[in-house]
Amino acid sequence: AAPAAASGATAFKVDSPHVRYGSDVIEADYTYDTTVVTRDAEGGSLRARPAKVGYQFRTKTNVGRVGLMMVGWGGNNGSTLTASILANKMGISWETRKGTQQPNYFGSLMMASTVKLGVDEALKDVYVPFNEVVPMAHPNDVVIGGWDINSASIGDAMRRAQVLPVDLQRQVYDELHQLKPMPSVYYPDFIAANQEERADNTIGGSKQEQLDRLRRDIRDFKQANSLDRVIIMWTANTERYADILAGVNDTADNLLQAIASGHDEVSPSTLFAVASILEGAPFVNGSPQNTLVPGVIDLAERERSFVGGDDFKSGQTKIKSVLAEFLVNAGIKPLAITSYNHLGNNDGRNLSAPAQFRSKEISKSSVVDDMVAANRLLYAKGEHPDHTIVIKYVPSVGDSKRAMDEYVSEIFMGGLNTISIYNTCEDSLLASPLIIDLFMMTELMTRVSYRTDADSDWQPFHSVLSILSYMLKAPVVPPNTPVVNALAKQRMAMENIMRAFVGLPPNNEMLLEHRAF
Ligand code: NAI
Ligand code: DG6
Repeated sequence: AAPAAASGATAFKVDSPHVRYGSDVIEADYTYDTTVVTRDAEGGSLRARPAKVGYQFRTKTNVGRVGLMMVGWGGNNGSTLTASILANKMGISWETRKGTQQPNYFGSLMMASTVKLGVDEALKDVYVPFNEVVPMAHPNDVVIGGWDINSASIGDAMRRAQVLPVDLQRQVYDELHQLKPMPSVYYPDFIAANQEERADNTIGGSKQEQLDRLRRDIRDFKQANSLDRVIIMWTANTERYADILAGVNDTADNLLQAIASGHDEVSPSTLFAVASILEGAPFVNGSPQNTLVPGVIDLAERERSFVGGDDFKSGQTKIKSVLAEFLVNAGIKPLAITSYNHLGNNDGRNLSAPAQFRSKEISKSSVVDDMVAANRLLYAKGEHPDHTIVIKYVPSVGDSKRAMDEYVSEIFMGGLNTISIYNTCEDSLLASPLIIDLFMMTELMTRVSYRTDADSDWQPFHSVLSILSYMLKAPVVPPNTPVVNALAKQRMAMENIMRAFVGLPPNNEMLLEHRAF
C-alpha cells in the first residue's frame, strides 16, 4: 500500500476565484442550495422553492501537535487502538499462518476510503483519500494518553484483551508497558457490580475535587506533551442511564452546582464531559449512556466547546443502518427486526447487568426511526416495525462477537421476505478505527469556522457535532434538529461538508456528462 500521508497533507489544490489559500488558512466562498417547502393550507398543496444561502468557510491548515485522551484506556478498545497505532507508526509487521501481515488502517473511513474528487479530461472519475480533502491530523502523529479505573499498564491491558495476534503483542509489549493509565472516577452504582474487582486505580475526594483533578490531568497532559489541542473520548464501560432531574442536570448552572454539592445522579462520564468542556477540549461519548445530559449540552454551548455521541456504531447496527434504509427506500416494509448478540469480552460481562444492557438496548433500537418516519406510504403515523435487541455474555467467544439478525418484511401483494444475517468479528478491531475517525473529524472541526451573508462574524460549528453521526449508533444532534441514522446519508454529509470547506460542490450521482451530451 502507498505510504500514509503525514498530518496536514492534501491531495489537490482547488482552482477557483472563490477559494483562497493563505499561509495558514484555506478560505472558500460557498453557495448552499436547498429547497424550501411550504404548504398552502391545512392538507393543501405543497410548494417547493429553490433557495440559496451564501457561506464562507475558513479552515486552519496547521494541524499542530494533537493528543487523544481515552477514558477506559486499559479496555479492549483503548489498548487495541494504542497497540495498532504504534504498529502502524513503527511499521511493525508480524507473522501469521498465512505469512507476514503488515499494519494498516482498514475500517477507518478517513484512513482507508476514498472520495470522488471529480472527472478528468477523459471523463474518468478521480478519487482521493478521504483524509486528503482538507488538512487532517494523522493517527501516527497523535499523542495518546488517558485514564482507567484499573491500573494495568497498556501492555498488560493489550494481553488481557486477547485481541491482537501474539507475534504483534510480543513486539509492542515493552513500549506499551511503559504507558500507565491515570486514576479515574469510580461510582459503583453506574457500572455493573461485576466490574468492582477492576477498580484498583481510582480518585478519591468530593465530586468537585474529582472534577478539578480531571481538569488538571487534561492541562498537565497538554503541557507535558506540548500539545496544541486534545480530544477526550469515552471508551470506558457502559454506564446505566442517569435520571434527568430538574434542578440537577437540566441546565449548565444546575449541573455545576450538583457537582459542587456531590449529587449522586452525576455520572463519571458526565463528570469527564464537564471537565473537557471547561478545559475547551472536545468530548466524544463512545458508549450508549446519556452522558450528554441537557446540562452538558447547555454548558458546551455556553463555553463554545464541542461534544459528540453516543455509542460507537461498529457492526450489527452499521449494517442495520444500511439495510433498513435499502428496504424502506425500495418500498419494502420491514415488519420485524430481531437482533441477537453474544460476546465474551469485558464489555459483554458489563452488559450482562440489566441497567447497563438497557442503555445499550436504547441506543441499538433507535437506528431505524428516521427511515420509518420518512415513508408515509409504508407506515402510518406512529407505526413502527417490531424491533427486538438481545445481548448475552458467553465468555468463551472472547472479543469475537457473534451477531444474528432477522429482517421480516412485507413485499408485493402481501408476500413476506425474510433476510437472515450471521456476522462474526473481533469487536475491538471494528471499534478502534471508529475512534480514529471520531478523533480526526472532531479535530478538524476545531480548526473550521464559518460565516454567512447574514452574519459577518466568524464562528465555529454548533457545539453538538452531528457530523460525527456515521460513527455513532444514536447520534446526538443540536436541540430541535433532525437525527439522521441512514449510513449513506451520514457519509454523504461528511464528504460534502468537507468538500464545501474547499469550495467544491457536493458530489451527486447525476453523471450528466455521461448521460446528456
Ligand atoms: P472494556 O470493558 O474492555 O473496557 C472498558 C474499560 O473502561 C475497562 O478497562 C474499565 O476498567 C474502564 N473503566 C470503567 N469505568 C471507568 C471510569 N469511570 N473511568 C475510567 N475507566 C473506566 O470495553 P471495550 O470493549 O473497550 O468497550 C468500551 C466501551 O465502548 C463500552 O462501553 C462498549 O459498550 C462501547 N462500545 C464498544 C464497541 C466495540 O465494538 N468494541 C462498539 C460500540 C460501543
Ligand atoms: C454487544 O452488543 C456489545 C456491544 O458493545 C456492541 O459490540 C457494540 O455496541 C457494537 O454494536 P453494533 O450494533 O454496532 O455492532
